[in-house]
Amino acid sequence: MDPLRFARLAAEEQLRQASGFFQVMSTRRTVRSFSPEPVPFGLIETAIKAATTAPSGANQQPWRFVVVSNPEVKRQIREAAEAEEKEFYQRRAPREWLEALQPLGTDWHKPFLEIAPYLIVIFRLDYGLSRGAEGKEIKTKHYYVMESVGIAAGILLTALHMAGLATLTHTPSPMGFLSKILNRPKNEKPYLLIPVGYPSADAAVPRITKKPLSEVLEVVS
Ligand code: IYR
Repeated sequence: MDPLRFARLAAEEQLRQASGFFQVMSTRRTVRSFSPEPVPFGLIETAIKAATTAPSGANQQPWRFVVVSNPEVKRQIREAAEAEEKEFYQRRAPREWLEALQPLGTDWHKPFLEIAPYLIVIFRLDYGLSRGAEGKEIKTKHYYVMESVGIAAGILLTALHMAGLATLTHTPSPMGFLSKILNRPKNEKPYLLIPVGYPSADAAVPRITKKPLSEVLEVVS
């Protein structure tokens, strides 16, 4: 065990930091229209480093971040995602789901998968996989994978926003094609596909509101 390094802030500083952070986060929007303008790779790398500070079950860090900028690979991802999404919008989605999506104005076209300079694909590792003596496969059980990867994804979106970048949390369904195109080992399952970049000059977002605190916060004192 090590002694904890913990920076205790003065009360006013705590309040200042807390509300400053809220102010910055309340400007984050999901963006679906990207500019092809390049983004320095260092920003992506640093945001992923921040994501890897997330707590995880037994500190097993059951995640892998695959960053794609190769135009041909992006094209393959777009093509495969659009094929799934076309099925979804034209056949699989129940009417109720399509109605819930109406305010977002989404459809099966996913040009942003080629236009955004980077696609970050998060994979979750449901179990660890390594090689023992004579190449024998060793599987390690992982705990709380969904919770762990969800927290890391949240930190990643926050870090990218703080770096002045726009993101989309995209979940083409199903996402099995990402394992194939990106040649991932069998213990890695696609979790989230995040296009990252600058918004296009004409990017528009749906007029949505967040629930008031009174609806989402219960205090038991
Ligand atoms: N995966 C589809 C549909 C979709 C579903 C939900 I729930 C959203 O919040 C947004 C879209 C798509 O990406 O278009």
